Amino acid sequence: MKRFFDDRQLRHAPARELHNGDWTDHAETVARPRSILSALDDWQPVRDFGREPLRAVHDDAYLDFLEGAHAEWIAAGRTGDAIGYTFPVVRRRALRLDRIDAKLGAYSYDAGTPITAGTWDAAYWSAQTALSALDRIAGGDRSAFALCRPPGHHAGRDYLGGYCYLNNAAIAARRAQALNLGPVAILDIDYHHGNGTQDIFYADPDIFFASIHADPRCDYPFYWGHADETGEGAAIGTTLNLPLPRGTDGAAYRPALDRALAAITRWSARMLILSFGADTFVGDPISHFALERDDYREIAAAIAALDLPTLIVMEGGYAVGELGANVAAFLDGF
Ligand code: SP5
Ligand code: ZN
Repeated sequence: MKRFFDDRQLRHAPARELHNGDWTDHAETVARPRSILSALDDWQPVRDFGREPLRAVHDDAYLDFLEGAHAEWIAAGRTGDAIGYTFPVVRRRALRLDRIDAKLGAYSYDAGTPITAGTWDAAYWSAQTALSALDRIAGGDRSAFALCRPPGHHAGRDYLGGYCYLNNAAIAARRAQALNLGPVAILDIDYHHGNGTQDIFYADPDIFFASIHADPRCDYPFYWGHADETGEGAAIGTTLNLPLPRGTDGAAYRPALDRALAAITRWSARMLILSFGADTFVGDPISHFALERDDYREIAAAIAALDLPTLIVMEGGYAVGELGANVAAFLDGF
């Protein structure tokens, strides 16, 4: 399986995040991609597909904000990372976004996702990495791995959050549709619910979204990922949420995986996009599942047994010392 990465994805280096009422070192560090890069070899170069495929998912105003936010922050006399602190939950009329602080709050849903000097470059090339891997599948390969970083599944049409800025999996899904590779199913197996991806496709009957994740009653992102969220309008039934309790191990994970795979088969998908987070690992410092390295082999093999063209997009995974080996085990199992 060909693997894709671009060094410009390393330009994003967030310093701190707000967590449990205090500032802590940011978990989404450059050590993550470095760990994966050193566990695998033969990385393929990334092509530039431009801004158009991003616009198929994200609002223009949001993309403009993301590209210019850090420069605006500096122009306002600030130093370090840009982060919002006023969130407009009351939206009775259109928001006027005059000041950088207004924009940051309006386009963010958490305070764990700073914009650094290199964030736009890194997020842009992370999305291009997904598109480059997809291009390989369009060319006939059965699977490809996109080492996307920063990750994407928490980002929505016009908001960032959860360490995510551009929704790499959603961008690839729209492009796959445009290339007639669909119907596309997205399976999200990051520890956290893929709320951004769900939101983007919630009313879209043409993309099936299934997610296996920590129950939002006990973990981030708290508001989304409940089992009764199934899509809306013509798309009812095209979202499947399978929340699991803290402590879930490989044996307890498997029935949920089998349900998701059966649903994808029933839906007659012709292409699979897999949002793969290795933060389900027992040793993950910010998560609470208990998967072992061998579980990744088995999960990957079960997904491969769908026998669909599959784009694997990297999402989370914070046990930096073992991340590379876990990803390598997953790709090996696939
Ligand atoms: C892509 C992805 O896995 N995003 C996860 C975002 C979770 N953010 C909230 C979790 C807060 C944990 N903060 C830990 C700070 C470590 N210093
Ligand atoms: Zn995650």
